[in-house]
Parts: sequence; structure tokens; C-alpha cells
Amino acid sequence: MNASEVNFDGLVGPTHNYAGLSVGNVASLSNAAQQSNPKEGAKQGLAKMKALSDMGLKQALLPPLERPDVFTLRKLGFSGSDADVIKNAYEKAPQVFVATCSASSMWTANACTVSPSADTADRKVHFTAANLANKFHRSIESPTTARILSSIFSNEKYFAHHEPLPLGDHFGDEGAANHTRFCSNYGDAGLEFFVYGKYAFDNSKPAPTKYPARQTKEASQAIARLHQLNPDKVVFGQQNPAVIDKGVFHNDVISVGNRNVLFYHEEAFLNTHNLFEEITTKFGEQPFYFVKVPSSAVSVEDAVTSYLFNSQLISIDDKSMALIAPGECEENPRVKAYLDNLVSGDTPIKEVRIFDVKQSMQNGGGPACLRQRVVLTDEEINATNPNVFINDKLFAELNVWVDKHYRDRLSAADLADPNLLVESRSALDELTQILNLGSVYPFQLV
Ligand code: SUG
Repeated sequence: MNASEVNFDGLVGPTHNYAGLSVGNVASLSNAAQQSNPKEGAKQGLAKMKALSDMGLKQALLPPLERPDVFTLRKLGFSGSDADVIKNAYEKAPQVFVATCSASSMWTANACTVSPSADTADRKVHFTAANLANKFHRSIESPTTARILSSIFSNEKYFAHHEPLPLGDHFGDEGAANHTRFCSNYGDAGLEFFVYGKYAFDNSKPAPTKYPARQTKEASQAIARLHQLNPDKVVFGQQNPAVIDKGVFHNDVISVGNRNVLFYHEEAFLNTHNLFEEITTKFGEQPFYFVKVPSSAVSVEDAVTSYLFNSQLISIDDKSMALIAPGECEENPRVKAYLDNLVSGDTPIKEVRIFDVKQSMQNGGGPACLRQRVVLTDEEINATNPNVFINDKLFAELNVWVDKHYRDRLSAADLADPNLLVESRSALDELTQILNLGSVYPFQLV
């Protein structure tokens, strides 16, 4: 069956801001209270989408969520008109308020976990929106995210959607940021690799001590069950707790995989030897490339500041791959030297392309955070909403839309401006028409 990887990038939302909301995410905390530029953020993201589409890859997008989230604020006891809700929340509970303003849905790697039809028992593509339970500002994303996914992938003959896992730390699920799929060709049955940060029900097992482990093993196991995966084609591996404590809050900050390649940092995992043996055995075919970046070349600290591993690893053709890396990799001499050598080595990675996604990077989101990978057969692509696929026309239309609706400067105080909600809603309403999504936002459903 012919299948391709489609990258669904998150469109940066009109309230993109830096609020220091993510303990354990070094960039988020160190840029807290900086002024942001939502317009520039959205355009940087669109430019990356357009470039990948021009490289011949299939590229689509997921829309941003409505923020501030007035509906959540109402659940927390704020009442009156929408403007009253915003004003009272800002004055009486400013930290709660900013958490309802985050444009964090832009990092669509965290939107959901997807298993392609070649891997599932019922031969449907399975989706589970991530509950993002570890961070309040992210835990409010999943209901609308799930609605958007169901709208884009609506044909029940091909697509199966599951509820997000139950909320709470025990089933903390961060979606594809901790999930990689290996395969020979995209249409073949693959090996799904789930990486967790801790065990939820066994405190005697290794776990980080300084920063939270956001993904539990039990959550990963639940996703594998829901998606009807063959246990012989699933591997669970634990992230090294020591690197979580150094700021590696998701596994996609320390490794990235594609087809028969895992590009990873030497310190990424626990029990690496046994883990890789299981991957090789279950993958079955040869060759499989474990491309190790040694600590002597790039330290964990360099990996966290440059986001080397938050690159996208994409297939250019059947033999060679490219890393889509953030600009920060060029600014770090050790990372740059490593990359200069990598492309001439004996691995399928033959090219590095650098992209400026600084607006997102300052919140701890690199190129790979900004995309959700969905492997689809040609038939499944035909059953997907065609209006979310990037082409020259949509790219131009979205740039005009951003110019019309987005601000080029946003500070904490601006978030309390009730006009921002009005601007944001009219932007999103127009976007649902451009993308032909129907009513997906809470303000469209009341
Ligand atoms: O969940 N940052 C996001 C970054 C997510 C990156 N995604 C992946 N690695 N896949 C997070 O920590 C910061 C928001 C703020 O501080 O304003 C934030 O939510």
C-alpha cells in the first residue's frame, strides 16, 4: 500500500506569548515576561511549512486554539460578560489568567498520538488527543484538539478517534513528543516506540527528582492498547531521569527517529543496550541505524539550548534523509561542527536545513515540536479534509490572514485587553471558513 508521511504543523496563534508556564522547560522559564511577536511566530511557522512542501513533502496544518480560554475561566468561577471574566481573572488570579492565554497548541507534536493503519488490528488510523495532564495551561487543550482532529479526519471508514486518557498525573500523556515509529516504507507495518519518563504506580522505579516526568509508562501502554497495536511491534523505553532533570522535558528534545534511523544523544535513555536490542529484534529487517551523538561532542546542555534533537528527520528519497534543524544549532560551535561532520558519515542523514523558528524556540518549541506526523495511504489522504494541505494558494491566503489579524507585539498586560479576545475570535472564525472546518471552537458552539 502506498503511504506517505504528512506533517501537520501547528499554526502559531494570535495570543502567542511568553509566560514562563512550563517548569522543567528551560526556555519557557528563562524567557518569562519577554515581549512576543505573534505575527512573526506565525510567519516563521508558515515559511517552514511552505519550504517542506516545496521540497516535495506532503504538508498540512492544524489550527490554533481559542485563547484566552474564557470557557475555562467560567468553570473556575469567573462570571459576567466575557470582558468581565477577563478583567476579574487578570486582577484576582493573574497566574491562572495567563495560563488560559497560552498559544501552546502550536506544538502539535503534543496534540495527539497517531498510529497508521498498517500498524493497527482494524486497519484504521487511530488518534488519541493527548491529555497534557502535567501542565494546567496545556491540559485545557485536548477537548478542542480532539474536535479539530475529528473534523479533519472525519471518515469513520478510515479513522478511529479515542477520548484523551483520564486526567491526573498517573496517565499523563504528551502525545507524539514521546512516540516514534520505525518502518522500512511508510506503508509497511511499523514498530512503534513509546518513551516514558516514569512509572505511575511504582515509586521504587527510577524517576527524575528536580523536574517532572510528564509521560508515564502506564499512559503509553494505554495508548498502545487503544490503538490495537501488535505487542510484537511495540517497544517501551524509559527516558534517562538525569536528562529530564537537565531540562529534557520531552523525549523529542533528546532523540528523533524516521524509518530505520534513530538519531539520539548518548544519555537519552535508561538501559540503552537492552532497549536497542529489543528495537533491532522487533524491527526485524536490516539495516537499522542507531546514530549516536556522544556527550564528548555535544553535551546534554548543548542539546537543550540548541535543540539539535528537536529537528525533523525527513526522507528526501528512499535512501537519504534530511535534518530540519533550528537556527540555534548554527550558533553553537560544537553542534555546528557535529552537524558538518554528520552529513559526510556512513548514515542515511545526508543534509541539514536550518530554519528560523525563534518565536517558538523561546518557549521551548523547535521544528519537531511544531509538527504532528500522520502516515496516510493515498486513499486516506483522499478521505482527509483537503483544505488543510499547504499549497501556494493556501500559503498566500494564510499570510494575508495573519497580516490582517495578528499583532506584532504582545506583553502580559496586553493579554487582559478584551479586544484581544474579539480579534482572536474573528481571526479563528475566518480561519475555520478558509479551512472548511465547520464549527470547532467553543465560541462557535454556544
Ligand atoms: O509544553 N512550552 C511547551 C513547549 C512544548 C514543546 N513540545 C515538544 N517538545 N514536543 C511545553 O512546555 C511554554 C508556555 C509559556 O511558558 O508561556 C510551553 O508551554
